[in-house]
Amino acid sequence: MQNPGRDVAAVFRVSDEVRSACAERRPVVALETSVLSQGLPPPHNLESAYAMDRAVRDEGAIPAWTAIDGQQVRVGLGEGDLERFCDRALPIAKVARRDLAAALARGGMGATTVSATLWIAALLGIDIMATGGIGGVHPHSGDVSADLLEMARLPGLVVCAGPKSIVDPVATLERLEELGVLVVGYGTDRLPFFIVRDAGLALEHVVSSPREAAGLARMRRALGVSSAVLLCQPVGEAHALPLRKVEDAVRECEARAAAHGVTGKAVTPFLLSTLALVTGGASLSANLALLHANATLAARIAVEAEAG
Ligand code: PSU
Ligand code: MN
Repeated sequence: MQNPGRDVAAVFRVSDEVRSACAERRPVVALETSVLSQGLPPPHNLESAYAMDRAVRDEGAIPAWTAIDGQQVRVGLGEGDLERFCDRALPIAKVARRDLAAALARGGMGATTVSATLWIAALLGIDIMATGGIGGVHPHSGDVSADLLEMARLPGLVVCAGPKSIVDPVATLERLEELGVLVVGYGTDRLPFFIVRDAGLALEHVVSSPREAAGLARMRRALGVSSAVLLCQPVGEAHALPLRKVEDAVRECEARAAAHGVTGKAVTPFLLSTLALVTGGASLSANLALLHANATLAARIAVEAEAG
């Protein structure tokens, strides 16, 4: 990754817990906050934050939530912080990697997406992060998530449930190949598609245990490969939605987004909240379930990784 500037220590505020876990090489999992501040509605965002935090701890790892707060990059948030980042009454910017400097200079609160979280994690030597679904290539609009390029140039293991069901899975998978991002199925050789278990696309690489995933991450490190590994765990069967149903629902959401003139960063939050409406809450239940499962898996891999 890029050499951090000399002032980097001054703008970072790392919790004692995360700082000592990193120093002692204990397992740490980075967690993004945009899913809380922009991706999930209250009260589910805070419930999900607590559940993910607990899941990581129960597996024996330390959660490292990342955010921008009062001209500082925060790593390691407590309960009160999580409450603030889940409060929709507060103005909270959606911060991708390119926005970090602007968000810091401006002050106030910023919730980090996968691209910003991965960058922050890499700077601290945190190798594993968990999210719900990564961004990707949206159909028709030319909108491509910054998540993709950052995964191409930052190390780390991103545990997710595949690309979000609101993007074009074929174009997204092709772009990841072009960018040199290794895509690996967790216990499946089909591309998981967020709230859908199978996008209808084959995956070449599969791992089936946290130990295998940790081994793969270790090999990436040993080679010095500087792009991330995308580990895709399918949403649990009990919460999964059928592909056709989701495709129809997403089309309806896209039409509503167009009618409302939604563009830019607002597209993903708008489509996710509309998808929850159109599916009668089913997409939200699935989203919450997969976030919890991904945090759990990331923690298990972090524990295996530090066990050597
Ligand atoms: N996973 C979810 N919900 C979310 C996100 C991930 O279940 O809201 C967020 C992540 O922060 C991801 C971002 O980086 O959505 C992608 O947004 P965009 O498509 O605008 O790049
Ligand atoms: Mn976008």
